[in-house]
Amino acid sequence: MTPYGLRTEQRHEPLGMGESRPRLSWRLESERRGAAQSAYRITAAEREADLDDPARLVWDSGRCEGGDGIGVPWNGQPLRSATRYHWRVEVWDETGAPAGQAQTWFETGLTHREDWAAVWVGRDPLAEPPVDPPGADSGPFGLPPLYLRRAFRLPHRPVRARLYATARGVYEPRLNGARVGDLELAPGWTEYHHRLQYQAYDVTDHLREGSNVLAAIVADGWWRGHVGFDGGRPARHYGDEPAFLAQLVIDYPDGSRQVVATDADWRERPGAIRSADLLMGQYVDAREHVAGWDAPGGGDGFRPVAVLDSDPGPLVAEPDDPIRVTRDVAPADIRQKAPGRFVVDFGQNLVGRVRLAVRGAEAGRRIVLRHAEMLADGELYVDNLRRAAATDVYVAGGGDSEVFEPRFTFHGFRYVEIANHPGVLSTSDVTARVLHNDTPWTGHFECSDAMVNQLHSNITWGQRGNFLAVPTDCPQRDERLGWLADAQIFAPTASRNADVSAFFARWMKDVLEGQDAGGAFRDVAPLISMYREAAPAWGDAGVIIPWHLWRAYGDRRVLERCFDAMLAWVRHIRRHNPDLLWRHRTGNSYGDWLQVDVTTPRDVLSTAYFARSTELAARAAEVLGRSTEVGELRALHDAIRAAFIGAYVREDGTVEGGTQTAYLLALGFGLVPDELVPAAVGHLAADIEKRDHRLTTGFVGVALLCPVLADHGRADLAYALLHQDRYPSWGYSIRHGATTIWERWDGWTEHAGFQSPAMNSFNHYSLGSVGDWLYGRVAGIDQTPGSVAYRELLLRPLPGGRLTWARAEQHTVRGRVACGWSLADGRITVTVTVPPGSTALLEIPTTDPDSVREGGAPVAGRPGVLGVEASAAGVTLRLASGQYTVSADFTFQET
Ligand code: RAM
Repeated sequence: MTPYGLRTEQRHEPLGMGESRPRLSWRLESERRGAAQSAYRITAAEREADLDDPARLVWDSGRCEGGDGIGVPWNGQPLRSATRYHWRVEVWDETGAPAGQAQTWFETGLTHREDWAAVWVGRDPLAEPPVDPPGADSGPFGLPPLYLRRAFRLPHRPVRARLYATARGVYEPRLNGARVGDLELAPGWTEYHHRLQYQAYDVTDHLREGSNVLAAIVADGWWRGHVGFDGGRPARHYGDEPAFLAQLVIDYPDGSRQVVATDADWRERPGAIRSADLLMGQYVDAREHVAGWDAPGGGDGFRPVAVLDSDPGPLVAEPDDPIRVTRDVAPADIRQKAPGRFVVDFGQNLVGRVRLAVRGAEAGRRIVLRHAEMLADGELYVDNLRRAAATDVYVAGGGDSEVFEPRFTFHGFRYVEIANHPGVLSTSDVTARVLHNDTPWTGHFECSDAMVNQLHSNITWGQRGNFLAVPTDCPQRDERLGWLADAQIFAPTASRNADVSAFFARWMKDVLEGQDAGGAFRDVAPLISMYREAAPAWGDAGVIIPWHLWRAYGDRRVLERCFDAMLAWVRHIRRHNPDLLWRHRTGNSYGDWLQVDVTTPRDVLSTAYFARSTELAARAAEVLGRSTEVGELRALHDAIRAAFIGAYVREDGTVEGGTQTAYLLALGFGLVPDELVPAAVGHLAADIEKRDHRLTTGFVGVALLCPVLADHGRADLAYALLHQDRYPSWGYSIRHGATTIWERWDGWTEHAGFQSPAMNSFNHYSLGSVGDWLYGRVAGIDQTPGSVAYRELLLRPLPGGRLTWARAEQHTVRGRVACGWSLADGRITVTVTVPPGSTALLEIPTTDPDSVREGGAPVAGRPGVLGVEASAAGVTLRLASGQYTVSADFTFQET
């Protein structure tokens, strides 16, 4: 057994860590059945070599009994600023024998206020605005980005150098003429009034003895540019002036240190980027490029900066994986529409930007790139982008060969139109570069049906495109906000695909900061454009997501930090709704947003969510040992449930409103008396059957659709909906070429064409919440209701529909979990992996326990098999950790 995948504060080797007591985690792997960790020891030192010298350790946990490697808080010497720490974990196995060890490192950032010497610098607001030189093309959107530089000298080469930097805007740091690091759109987007993230870069190899230049470009970004839908109002959500703050910390071999920080000695000028805006696009005039502006010897045309603020403000270390370019996509097709005008199809709706190589363009030629998700009659369909211009312009500099790649904007697109191009465009000239927070991809799902695989692919692309700075609703139009319902509905799916623990924990701070004094969350975080109290199912994200992070990742700290806010939300709803039916203070009450053909009563939906949040808050209180609140919340939950049943559930099992979503909420959230459950399921099934196996659910109901049906013995209907390709269905969009999840079931239909451009995104992940069920039931990876972080797996393959096999894997915080099944010759074969320290309940759908075999032998008594029992699902095996391949006579049953 060996530990692997070591992480500090949920990240691999973070540079510039900000937590004073970071949590250390590791995964385990073993070939042996029943392998488990019985104890561990952590040692840490500032130098790697010192890990072997007990006198020089900064922490030695000693041998600690325990089976988990999840989030062990630092308990060594207080961490110093800007210091690297190496740590090692040794583990003992279930027999008490020493097993493997592994090590990693993390580095702290500038963790104390007094570590910061830097001040905010930018354009002098009193200086004359920069004047375009004669003939230069000026950008359409706002002021030109800042080009900043500072020359300095080093007596000799350093042993170590770190750059800590951030911006009011978005920035790219540069040293001696080269870009530093590979981060994009830093510092990302947070509730800037409360927290502005700084990034840390290892720049040791960028520096040299003698003259050096630290430089940066700063564009408007979220700070000052367009984001959200602000009508005609000026953007400038956070401030009028973009600004930069940086501190370069240089260490020499003799232990001395030199600091170069932003101060009044910096210089500023406009450059080739004439304007840049996240929604509008980037405008570059290459004729304005000054070679060497960011290197020693450059500096022409620069003028002094102004110190805009001497207080660094609420700086925090970036706690999660930054935005990066994670892949390049080549064109699938290029169509020439007219001389110099091309439409490029990347074959995939994606989010990022285009890199274009241009040869032979004369100076001043203005090449225009427009982006779109869809085509109409072979031309770009851009109506649904609303006010987002999504247009990049490159004014050629006149070199033989030039490359244009905008850096301070992003677009949601499958197609790009390139106009006024000087010649023939070949596939190697143009590349789509995919941008998002680089959360480690941890999941894989696959099955025998191509359409279901395409659905999974569409879901994963929706995640890639919309996990950009914050979990956004959509990446293309003038919106791109962190809508809470979208995030909570999709979080279970997202956490299957990727390790989104740090990403969501960070965004939860924005959610909490948006909560008002009365306890109401808001619809979006960070808080712009939408200031009302949150709607039902929107505000509830403030409860649901922390709870989910605890369940999926064992993140207790996020639960601790969010608990008071969760409680305040529940109490806020109760305070304004004494009869416990949530009818008052429902904000914009969106109901089952974008449902089709039906209307789920808003109070049924809101009261169901009130019950759900209260129940989860009660469970959180139990985990945290908040016993007074456990009592309060349990009693409240019982009372809400009784009120819901009294008001909305009738004796024949019908639920008020009678819609699929009404039944799904009532059944899914446990709001139907046990004896009425079969009748309620019958009504739900009848509605689906009456509609010829079609759904009516919107954002809220859809997440429960397949799970509730399958959990109540109607897997047949869940599969019928999964395979459905007539409108409305997931399959309908796929049959019409969707490569991402659409915002609306009717985003485009044969009968009506495009939906209203007022609200019609083709990359919205909410209706992709079925991804959780693909992993959880279709392939079969889940955990028991009381399990945390996959400690007790519930492996429940669910053959059905037209599938002959399915499989999934997830790299959980404990280690690799896998489950797959296939049918052949009347037998089902199930292959599973249970990581060390976990156990599993594996349900085999067979009515014949004696037919369950491994390697030809009866399964009972095989190593690692702790029990075999007949169950409602067929046969349930209790398994210790290990890999198993089990087969049985497949007798499909409908329970
Ligand atoms: C739309 C957003 C989002 C949704 C809200 C209610 O504008 O795109 O998806 O949550 O409205």
